[in-house]
Amino acid sequence: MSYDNLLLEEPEAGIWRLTLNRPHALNALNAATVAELHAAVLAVGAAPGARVLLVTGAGDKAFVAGADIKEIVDLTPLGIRAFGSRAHAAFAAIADLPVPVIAVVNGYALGGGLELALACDWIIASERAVFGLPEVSIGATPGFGGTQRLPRRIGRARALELVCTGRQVRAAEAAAIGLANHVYAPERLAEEALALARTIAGKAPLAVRLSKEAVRSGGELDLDSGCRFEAQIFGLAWSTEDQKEGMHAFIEKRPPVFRGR
Ligand code: CO8
Repeated sequence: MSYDNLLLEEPEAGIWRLTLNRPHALNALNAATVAELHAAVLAVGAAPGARVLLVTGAGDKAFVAGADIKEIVDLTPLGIRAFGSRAHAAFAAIADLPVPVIAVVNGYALGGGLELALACDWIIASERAVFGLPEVSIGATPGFGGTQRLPRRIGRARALELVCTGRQVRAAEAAAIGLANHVYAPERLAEEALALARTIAGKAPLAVRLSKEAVRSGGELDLDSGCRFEAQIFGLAWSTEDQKEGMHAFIEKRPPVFRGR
């Protein structure tokens, strides 16, 4: 399938990269882009051998500068609600992907752009990245999950400060508050993202998927239920050939050859 508003590539086996591609509008999310994003994410989920997805923005200025203000400004309440529902569905599909999804934030990640990054499993950022939920500055509220995912990521008090002030946060502060895992010089970001993806792709694929499921689904449970859930996942890992291969390779002092079985 071809897309008008994004690029979907597999630069190396199992490593997928989705690039929001409307640089003239700082990659703002209009309805067509949200629909393509949803379709592309489902395509990665269905791709045999997918190991990891990188999500980034085209150009050197923005990851995504938010929902497309010019398109949504005059929508009716029902129209914006429908747009929000479609974006929620697309972002939920990202969060539900069985493989790790990493937001590679190369510039502005504002409003819906930060919310997109938050739907990913973690964020790595360029020194040029700027994060924020500026909706209150334009008479709106975050509408693509920001009020829910940001507090879960950085804590309620810090999230409320950013939501209620619209204050924008540079990369160093984003790392300090746990919003970005790592910050790199702009010219190194893409290569660091690929290196990270290669590391993940080199691990036992089913173990990576199961680990993500344990953290993601178990994280919504109380500790006791989460640990019971983890025990089920841990047991499931022993049903894979890769578990036998990985442990025998360790004992035999050789690199493992994982087959994703
Ligand atoms: N929507 C549409 N167009 C945009 C957006 C956007 N969010 N951001 C930038 N653009 C366009 C500009 O209009 C401009 O286009 P043109 O050249 O045709 O005038 C082009 O991109 C370049 O932008 P600037 O000239 O403004 O570039 P600057 O370097 O001067 O500024 C900024 C960069 C600071 C990022 C600035 O563009 C900006 O503040 N953008 C808006 C950021 C923002 O407010 N984002 C939040 C949007 S609301 C949102 O995301 C809510 C999501 C939930 C919706 C509710 C659903 C239920």
